[in-house]
Amino acid sequence: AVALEDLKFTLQEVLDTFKSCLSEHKEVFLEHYVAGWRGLVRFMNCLGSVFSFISKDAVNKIQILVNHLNGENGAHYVTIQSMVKYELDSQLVDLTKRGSFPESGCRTLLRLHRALRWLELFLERLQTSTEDSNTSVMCSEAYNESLAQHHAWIIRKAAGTAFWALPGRATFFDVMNVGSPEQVMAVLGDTLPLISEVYQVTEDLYAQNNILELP
Ligand code: 1Q0
Repeated sequence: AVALEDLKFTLQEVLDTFKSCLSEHKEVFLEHYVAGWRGLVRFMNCLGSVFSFISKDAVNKIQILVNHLNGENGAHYVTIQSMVKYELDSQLVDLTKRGSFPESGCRTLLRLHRALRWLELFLERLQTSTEDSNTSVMCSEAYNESLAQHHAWIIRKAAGTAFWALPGRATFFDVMNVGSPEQVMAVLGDTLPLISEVYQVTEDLYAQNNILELP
């Protein structure tokens, strides 16, 4: 019961953090963005250990961003907008090939940003799914349309294998622990527009600064 309560809290937290991500001027608060990812990783960890190679990478990237936030230049990392400006102005980003700044905030966040597109596509599919829809298929379709394009063959292979271990739709909904399928749909309906907006604001910012392909 305790675990389920934690999880319930987590999903609510995910929702809340994505809600609190955007300032009134459409800036994205890094602290809340990272908290949203923490919640997603906790959810993923409940789905089984086949996903641990994925969550390890996500946790690693979250930690890099947290270190920037807590570092001596943390004030520049309050929003994604200020982070991009600071790192570009100070030449702290490898723009064409990997070199001195393998842990720049810009390149690290870009990886999570691409994964957020996967999440958006996956949740869209979940929202329009029916009882006999296959979560593995929905997950790999969403992946192929987004993240896969940025992954080497070996990672696509590993991800593809892990997707087959996804629980079915009913179990998936149970693990979300928000109630009936109708209530899950309502939560998805609340969450998706927020995730989409955070994604789009970040995408536009990266496009304007020409940093969508950071190595
Ligand atoms: C539920 C199943 C999860 C499926 C997640 C799909 C993503 C697959 C990614 C597989 C690759 C991970 C291994 C490492 C890859 C890195 O090479 C790559 C690039 O980084 P770099 O430093 O080498 O250039 N890293 C990434 O692309 C980042 C991947 C982060 C993935 C984080 C996924 C978090 C998932 C959360 C599950 C949410 C469940 C949805 C339900 C939510 C309900 C509100």
